[in-house]
Amino acid sequence: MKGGGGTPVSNDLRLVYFATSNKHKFDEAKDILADYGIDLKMVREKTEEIQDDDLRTIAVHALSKALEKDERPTMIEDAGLFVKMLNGFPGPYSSYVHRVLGVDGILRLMNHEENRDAEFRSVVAFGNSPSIIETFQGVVKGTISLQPKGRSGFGFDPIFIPKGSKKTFAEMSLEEKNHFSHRADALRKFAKWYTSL
Ligand code: ITT
Repeated sequence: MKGGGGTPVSNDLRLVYFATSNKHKFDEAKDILADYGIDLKMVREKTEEIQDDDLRTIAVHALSKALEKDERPTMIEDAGLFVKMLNGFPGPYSSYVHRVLGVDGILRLMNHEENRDAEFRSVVAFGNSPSIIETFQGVVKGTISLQPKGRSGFGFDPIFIPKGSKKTFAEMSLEEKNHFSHRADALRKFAKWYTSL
């Protein structure tokens, strides 16, 4: 079968491989894609992550590398937290910054700062062969809380309050987070495209 964007798609539309080392991401994605009849299988490996200012470039590179190993319907997702008063930091470096500075580090950088606007961005890259890859972008706007709250989720969830809620992502159930999140936004775009092929 041929996709609208030219991507050849397996006849078994139901099964997609998600190459990620992050079980939280996987659980969120599985829940969303189930609504579209897509079954997600986790390929638990650290993807090859290049340093770049652009999430899309990082996701496409990682997916090409995964597809060089196995030509099968595969998805990669790259995400980051972009804080307005920090000129978009940590952005594509979120994973490293979370490891080194943690949520407390971001809160320290924002000490006494009134403008707490931030957004999470996500890029989902999907393909069947390294030469043809489709990407889908998602975003959620919100604010950085004054202190960490909640125990669910991962990463910067305890300090991010999406627009339209009073709770941080870490105070939400997986389903509530999926109602708002950048990842859900990108994945729904992917799922609509994929199921229309
Ligand atoms: P992969 O194996 O899929 O790459 P990862 O956790 O390294 O898993 P990313 O490179 O996309 O994934 O992660 C960037 C970092 O941004 C991640 O480690 C978190 O600290 C943060 N982040 C991304 N999405 C998030 C979310 O939904 N909630 C909280 N933090 C998030």
